[in-house]
Amino acid sequence: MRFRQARIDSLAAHSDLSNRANLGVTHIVLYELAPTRSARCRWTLLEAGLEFESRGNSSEVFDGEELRQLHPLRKLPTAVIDGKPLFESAAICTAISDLVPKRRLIGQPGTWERALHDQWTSFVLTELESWLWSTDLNTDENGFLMPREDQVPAIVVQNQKMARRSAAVLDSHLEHTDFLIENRFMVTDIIFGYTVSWLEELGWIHEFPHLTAYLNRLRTREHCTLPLHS
Ligand SMILES: N[C@@H](CCC(=O)N[C@@H](CS)C(=O)NCC(=O)O)C(=O)O
Repeated sequence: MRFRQARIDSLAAHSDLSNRANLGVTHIVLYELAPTRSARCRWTLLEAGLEFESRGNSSEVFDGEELRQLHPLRKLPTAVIDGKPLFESAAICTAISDLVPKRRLIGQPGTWERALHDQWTSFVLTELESWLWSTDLNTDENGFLMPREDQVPAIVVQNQKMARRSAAVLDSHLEHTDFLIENRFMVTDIIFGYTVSWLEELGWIHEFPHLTAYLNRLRTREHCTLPLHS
């Protein structure tokens, strides 16, 4: 499959991945299922203007041998970029953004913007999302994420306490800026946006007005894939 946008970006080549895109040979397959973290990758691909092949979009994808071959824990999202498997939603979103430098979804490697992308991505995933994930694992009624007998629901109190500390940091950062970096929408906002939407789903967002406003701002974007929660 060939991509017009990737060819347009040919002058800005700086990595193996973007060189491939510049030659117009990037073929992207995304294993996804709408409510999962794969929403980050779909949104990034749409913002990047890249075509891709979607696989999955049904819970049966978890049972298939195909996903097991590509992801050691058989998880979503997983992507295959020019035949090479890549897992972890943030890694996939970052690689996609690097394919289309002209879209300015991410700072170039070696820049301070890129260092801030790495900082906020790590912070969001390790200092905030981990507590939300633990909460889902330990309260999953159908035992799909973790067998009921292994769950420790009491951990949720501690998870909420830890999540609040980190959410407060991000809430105060977003008091004076519309987006995480340089006051400009970037892939870092796609990664974080999914986590904020998860915070909302758990009912833990109310005390953070700037996160609520940020989420509303992200939802006005044409390609936003974030689910709506009541
Ligand atoms: N850190 C990973 C998390 C991947 C993950 O846990 N995905 C979930 C769906 S959102 C999954 O595949 N769960 C199935 C399972 O845990 O077996 C990422 O960001 O991609």
